[in-house]
Amino acid sequence: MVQSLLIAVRMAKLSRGPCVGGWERVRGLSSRHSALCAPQGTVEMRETGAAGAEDPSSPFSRSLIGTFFQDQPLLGNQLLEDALLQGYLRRHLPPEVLGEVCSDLERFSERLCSEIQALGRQCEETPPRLQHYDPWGRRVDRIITCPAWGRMKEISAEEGLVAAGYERTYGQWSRVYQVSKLYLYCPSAGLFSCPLAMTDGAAKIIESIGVSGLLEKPFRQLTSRDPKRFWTSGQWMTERKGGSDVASGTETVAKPQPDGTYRLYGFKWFTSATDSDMTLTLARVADKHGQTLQGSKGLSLFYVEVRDEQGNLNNIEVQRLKDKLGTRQVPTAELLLDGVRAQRISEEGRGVASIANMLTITRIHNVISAVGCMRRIINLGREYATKRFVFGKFLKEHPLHMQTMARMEVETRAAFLLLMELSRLLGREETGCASELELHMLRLLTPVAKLYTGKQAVAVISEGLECFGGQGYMEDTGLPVLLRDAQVLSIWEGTTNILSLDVLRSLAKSRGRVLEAFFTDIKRKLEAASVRPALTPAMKAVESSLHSLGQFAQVSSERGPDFMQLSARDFAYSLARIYMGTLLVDHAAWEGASQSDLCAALRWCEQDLCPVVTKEKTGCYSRDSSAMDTALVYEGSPAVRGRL
Ligand code: UCC
Repeated sequence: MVQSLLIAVRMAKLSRGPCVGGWERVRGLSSRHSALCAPQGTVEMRETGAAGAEDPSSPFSRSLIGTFFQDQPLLGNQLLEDALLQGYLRRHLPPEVLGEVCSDLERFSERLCSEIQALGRQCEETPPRLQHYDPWGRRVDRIITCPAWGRMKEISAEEGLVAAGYERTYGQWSRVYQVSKLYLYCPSAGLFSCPLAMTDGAAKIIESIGVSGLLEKPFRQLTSRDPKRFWTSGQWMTERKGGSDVASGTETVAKPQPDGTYRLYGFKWFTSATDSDMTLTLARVADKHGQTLQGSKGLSLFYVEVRDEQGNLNNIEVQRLKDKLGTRQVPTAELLLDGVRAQRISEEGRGVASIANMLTITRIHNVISAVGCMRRIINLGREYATKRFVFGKFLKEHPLHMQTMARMEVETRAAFLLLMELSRLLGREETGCASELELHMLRLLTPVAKLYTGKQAVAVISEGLECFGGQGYMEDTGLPVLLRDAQVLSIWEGTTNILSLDVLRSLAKSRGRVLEAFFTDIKRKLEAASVRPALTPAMKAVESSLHSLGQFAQVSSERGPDFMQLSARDFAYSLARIYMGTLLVDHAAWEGASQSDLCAALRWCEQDLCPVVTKEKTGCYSRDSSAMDTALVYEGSPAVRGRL
């Protein structure tokens, strides 16, 4: 009788949530009872009578720190937990491909949990370090990475994380397969996804130039599945004078050698994955008087093997490793190039145009990372919400919390479909079955997707950390690294503004045809989606935004370059939101679509899909407004006192 009474009291206490103190008073009961009563979390019971704890005579005893310990979020099979990925693959992949791809992704997702996730954590906990000198004073500049980083390289080869894009086992769908695998891998990769991005980009450039002669060996190694042969590549573009404006920021000089090779002399300011086997880099060819041509037309692209056969650096001095906010797993260094042996692989003066192929690939990898990490924080957050008990119920039963997570979900679904559309277009371009319209869409959507998902990732992951309360802010939970790493996604490979200007570059270079393709493609998709009346509100929103955007594009081309530049970011955001809305509508119109797919499309299209038109009405792209921007920012600033 007494027993059941005490248990009832305890249950009453618990419903108001655990209060550690309460436990002590009822300690007298056998431990089995107390464990049973706890509604959530793990109750670690200290065996009563265990040595020390109970012996008041002992001057030494372990601290009693309470019994409640919150269960941590667990990582399940990320393919089986991803309804949208499964739906997308079921909808698009031919039946003869679907089975094979899904079983490989399911197996790989198990490997993520059983092996790769822990390795990624080790890469974060054991960042690379630089040893300048050996014990006897010789300068060695050895970048020492942790064993897990080396193991990640082997696994990347075994799993064909780059090779899959070039083996083309599944024809035009090979990129969709590769990108799906990288999307699952990225959040667990310990940022090995970074060298993989540049490795894929380097293979792309070599393939576009032609896999022959000196480039045959590197291409085979970059696309090898053999861990002993697999090579990674760097992408050395950024110098002290600048990373965005390489045309005026590149000082590195390439001195021709009698044997047709070159020696590079210069200083690279931000070189990621500096432990890679090879790199592609920009430099200015010196003429016989040592003079070089300035500007973009003076830049050529060079292939460099970072070490010789003996493993010695190729006349490169590693000045220091960068102290970064995130991506600390990746060795990023400042390098002095003091006669680096190199081969020119682009026409002289066509360096930027040639490396643009690499930028397209690395920017798509940037999108993979953004979307993969958004999906990961949601998957961990929703799992945690089933075991975190607050205010008398689990987090998942709190409507406000679920509303917040649903908004993160809609953002992530829109970004995912944009990523997959990019991969589908890239796969068609590389297998020669892309139409002119699709080629234009690939050129336009690459910068749009990179700039928009880079921003989304930081916003969604920041919101995601809050889903864990204070634990989202504790490094040892392995959660904050997702946000720290995400911050780079809107900076490297071209900042948000630089890529907004690249959108304008694509319009100018294609004489507007990329925009015509954009309009045509959307109209086709909306027409096909009209079979689903429930989507009407979303379709109407996309149609009216598209119409407004069309009018804006008309006006802006007449208003001149300053106006277009000032509106570039909002214009790119409008392209992103309208196209993501279209893709959500298109996916929700598929006969296999779920209620959630429909809901995501409707909710996405409730927002302002065309911010450039909304903003334009405020006159914020006018010269006066631009002058006011500067005045606003510099009011009181000594830097420009009296000069505005
Ligand atoms: O950050 C870096 C490495 C980090 C690690 C990698 C991680 C990858 C993701 C991992 C996820 C986990 S390396 C630094 C990256 N740097 C950039 O992204 C550069 C950003 N700056 C730009 O994009 C600029 O706009 C530049 C460099 C492209 C501007 O160059 P120019 O020479 O001043 O501009 P031009 O004159 O307009 O372009 C020169 C030529 C033109 O071709 P032609 O001469 O035929 O008219 C352009 O059309 O290059 C062509 N071009 C392009 N073509 C320029 N951009 C593109 C493009 N995106 N696509 C095609």
